[in-house]
Amino acid sequence: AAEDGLSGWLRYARIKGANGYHNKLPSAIVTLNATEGSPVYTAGQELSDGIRGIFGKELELDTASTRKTPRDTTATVGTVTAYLDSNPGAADRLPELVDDGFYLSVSKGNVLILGQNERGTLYGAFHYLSLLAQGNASDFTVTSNPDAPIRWVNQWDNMQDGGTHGSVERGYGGDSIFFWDGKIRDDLTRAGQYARLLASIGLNAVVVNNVNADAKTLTPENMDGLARIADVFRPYGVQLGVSLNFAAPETLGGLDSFDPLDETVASWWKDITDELYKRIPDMAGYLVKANSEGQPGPMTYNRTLADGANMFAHALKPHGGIILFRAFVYDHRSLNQTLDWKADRANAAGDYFDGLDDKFEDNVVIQIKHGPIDFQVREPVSPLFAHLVETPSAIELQVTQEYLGQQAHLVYLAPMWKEILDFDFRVDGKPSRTSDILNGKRFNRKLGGYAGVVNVGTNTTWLGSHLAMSNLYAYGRLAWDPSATSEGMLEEWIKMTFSDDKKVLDVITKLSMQSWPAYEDYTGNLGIQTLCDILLGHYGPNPASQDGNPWGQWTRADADTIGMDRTVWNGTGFAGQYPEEIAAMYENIETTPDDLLLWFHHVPYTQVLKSGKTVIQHFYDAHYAGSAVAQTFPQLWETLRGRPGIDDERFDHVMYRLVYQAGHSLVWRDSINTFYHNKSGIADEQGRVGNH
Ligand code: GCW
Repeated sequence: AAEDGLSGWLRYARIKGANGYHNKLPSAIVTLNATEGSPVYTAGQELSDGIRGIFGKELELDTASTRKTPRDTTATVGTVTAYLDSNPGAADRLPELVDDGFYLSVSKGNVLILGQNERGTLYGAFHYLSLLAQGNASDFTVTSNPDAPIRWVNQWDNMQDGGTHGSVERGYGGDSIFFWDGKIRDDLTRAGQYARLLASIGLNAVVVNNVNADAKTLTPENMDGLARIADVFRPYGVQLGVSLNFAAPETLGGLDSFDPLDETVASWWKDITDELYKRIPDMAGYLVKANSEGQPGPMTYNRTLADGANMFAHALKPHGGIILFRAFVYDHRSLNQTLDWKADRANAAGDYFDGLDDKFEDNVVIQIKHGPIDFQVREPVSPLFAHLVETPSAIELQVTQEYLGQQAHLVYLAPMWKEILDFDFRVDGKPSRTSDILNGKRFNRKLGGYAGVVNVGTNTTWLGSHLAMSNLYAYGRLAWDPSATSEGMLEEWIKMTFSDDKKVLDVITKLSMQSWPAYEDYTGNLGIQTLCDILLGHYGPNPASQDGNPWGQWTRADADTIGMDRTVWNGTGFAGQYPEEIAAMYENIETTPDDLLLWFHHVPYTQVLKSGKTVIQHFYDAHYAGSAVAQTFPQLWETLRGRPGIDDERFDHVMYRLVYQAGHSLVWRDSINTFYHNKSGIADEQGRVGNH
């Protein structure tokens, strides 16, 4: 079962009635122009392994050139170009594909899998296998193009912790699979297995090192190591990206400056970049966190963020690389809550990027966290998406459950991400959905897309929890197709990870779909944020820790009132960063949705919500309701014991966490309710809270 964990949703487990499918399957696979180690070659291998696993059918695997005898049915696998070489007449019949897209047609066991490029071919093979693994071998034709070109993963992996371990910042699944003792690991088997999982859901690059980057990543020895990682990624069409430390010219290069406008600094970066591309010609590019949480950056020299980003853009341009420059820029030392009613960390990105939209090179993409603060259980979508019109953007989402229970709580995130991606900014009064800004359609841009922070580690479950893998799966699927539904993605994932047993599907769907609302209910309501300990690890309830420090994740709760006043007329002005219609909605307490009330407004605990309840009573009730839902999780899971696909090892691993979650939700409930009861002195109408 450790094997089951490692293969994730790519188990290729034998399905019910497997023999009955054999005549609907190809009897041979022919790959076109597949050199060993290429994604098309991998596609052939996966098809052969997959069909053997799922149906117990052995397929002949051939390259076109070695093919001798004609067979009954064949899966032909290759790029459109390779296919047209031997079938020039087919050109008119094939659909338009964009980069990484694929065409798949299945007809009575004859299968055609054509990719716009090699990677697209592999995606087509994985798509076919995913259908087969779900028991679907019927005839059909599909053309699938990714919604956005950038579909990256960010690992926050450190080359070394205090000792020898390569740790993962906010990682809950063990040590880094890439780094050990300040170097790249010798054994990169897990890195290859990871790339396989990512390719199967259409993800095309991994930034392997933490955005809090160690300059030593760029020593010649480590650059050689990075090239080895790129080598194990390449068969899966996954490209490598690298996070940079802005001060590296000084700390690693020995220069006396890291000023982006200093020629020697720029040429140091150019040399490093050339060195990297010499080793990794297909490197995806860079990721940079600058001037944030103590990291160095261009503002250290009074240069703009654009000056900083463009320096890397210039170095990357000749190689076709891109730079993802993070918008997560704020100063955690300068915010003063007591003295300044208008101080607001949420304003930082909008303020710092103000006036820079036309200043970036065309290979710069601004990577924006989905919310203005930091991956809270409920945040409005960052207004910066609506401000960057010329400059492409990518959304940063967290598969890592930093504030969301750290993989010890089940929280299925697709419903939250979908609300974010579907949000309509109404830029210039026109439909302007987040997803249409990211894919370039709304503002007519070529680049843009998705960056998911993932905490994969050496743990055999990858993330530290089997059920958390649905989040990684859904992240990839949404980056490819943001219109995929939360339930639909779950269903695919459950069938491939466990089985298509009805009970298994029903129970895991129910648990997962209830999990985000329940977590919101027992950890942070009405847009107040996740009330976890802000200073120590972002885990467990500690509502007192939000206020009175410069981190800016404030609630401004006192004896009578609570919430951040982010209005323009009386508060921090943040609401005014949105386009007109949205700004007006958030400015007004009447039109602000209840679930963001305390994000935008400072109100008495007795403020009446649209639901008719007061704020404080909503707090009490929601904490009881959310934790009551979590109490049902272990019982629900118990009903799956011994069901198809639920082996004892995975059953126990999940059960342990769900029992823990049920208990911890009570700790949350009672800590938060008692805290606000003490603060406000207002009794719970139902008499459950406090001493009585
Ligand atoms: O939320 C904070 C996290 C840090 C992280 C930072 C960031 C990688 O607590 O661990 O650093 O965000 O996104 O840069």
